[in-house]
Amino acid sequence: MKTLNIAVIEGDGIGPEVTREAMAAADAAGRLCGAEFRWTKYPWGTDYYFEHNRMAPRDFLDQLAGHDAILLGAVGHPQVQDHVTLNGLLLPIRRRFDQYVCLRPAFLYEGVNSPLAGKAPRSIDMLVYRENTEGEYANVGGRVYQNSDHDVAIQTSVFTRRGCERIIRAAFEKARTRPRKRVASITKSNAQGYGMVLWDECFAGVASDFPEIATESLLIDRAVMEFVRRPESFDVVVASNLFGDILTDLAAIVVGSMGLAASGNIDPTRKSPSMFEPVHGSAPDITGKGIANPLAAILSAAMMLEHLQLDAAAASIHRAVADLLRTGGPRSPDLGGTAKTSEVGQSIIARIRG
Ligand code: GGG
Repeated sequence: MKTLNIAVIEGDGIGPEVTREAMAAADAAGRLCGAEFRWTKYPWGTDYYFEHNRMAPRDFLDQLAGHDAILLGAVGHPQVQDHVTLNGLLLPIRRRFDQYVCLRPAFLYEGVNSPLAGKAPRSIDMLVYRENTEGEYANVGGRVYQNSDHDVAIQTSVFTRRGCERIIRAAFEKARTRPRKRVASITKSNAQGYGMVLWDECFAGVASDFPEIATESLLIDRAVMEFVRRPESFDVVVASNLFGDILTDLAAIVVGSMGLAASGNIDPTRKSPSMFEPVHGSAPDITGKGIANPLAAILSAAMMLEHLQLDAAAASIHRAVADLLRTGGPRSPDLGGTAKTSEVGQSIIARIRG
């Protein structure tokens, strides 16, 4: 039996509720291919913040470093500003472990309705490559004359040739393995005339190494329109940190629910642990009601298994999710059902076990 050490940060709000189901699904799937998981839970997030005035202990990155992967639930609390929760936990993890690929699939499952009319099952199938270590999330800037009439805030985006080229290249390499072989790059380089012009130059340069891949470059304002008008036409999409984040919420809703949106923050070199988390946040409005959709967390666990090269285990989760949705299995209220989080989770496990 192969044992993998996974750090678990359940975090805030519905984080613990959905992460519980994701761990159970991974345990069931792992057993199928001779793998087991040693889960180490770290109680970090806003409860920790209320006690210690920080989201995690000073050495939290060192504590995480030795694990094979990190599974995260959600962070955020209505009484704590979101920049505190994000900068205190999530972003330092992404940067320290150089998780420069944020991979976010959006797939229209059979049995799930898109809010857009007339979309056939499986007709929308895109993979967004979000740059994950720099760009608009670089956290460079400052404040002066705070809380006065002269209050000044400077927020700088950071785009580097290395940072742009490596995420764009990762997107092209993936596109090469997919049937449609298309990459769309999304910027706002007409208005962001330094960083995003560099991005466009890098895109053109990397594209020339992949002549078999069809490309398009869209400005973000046109891209949001086309995500609604012709979502089927997108295959692999590559975008900056901020644009990738916004576009993947849109893509998640176009394929039916935030409750199905999984993500991986990946260090492709495998030198450091990668982190897997549902795209959704802590959802304080439904916390404790037991009705959160666990499928985004479960699908994130499947991405983790794939990254850990447990392909058969990952495939068993993907099959279980597709089967549950296709056959009208229990579904949570975001998908029009009445099932509890635990019912959905148990139904997935029953399907994994066959
Ligand atoms: N499940 C992840 C989570 O809680 N995310 C909160 C968030 O605000 N994320 C923003 C981001 O991924 O950039």
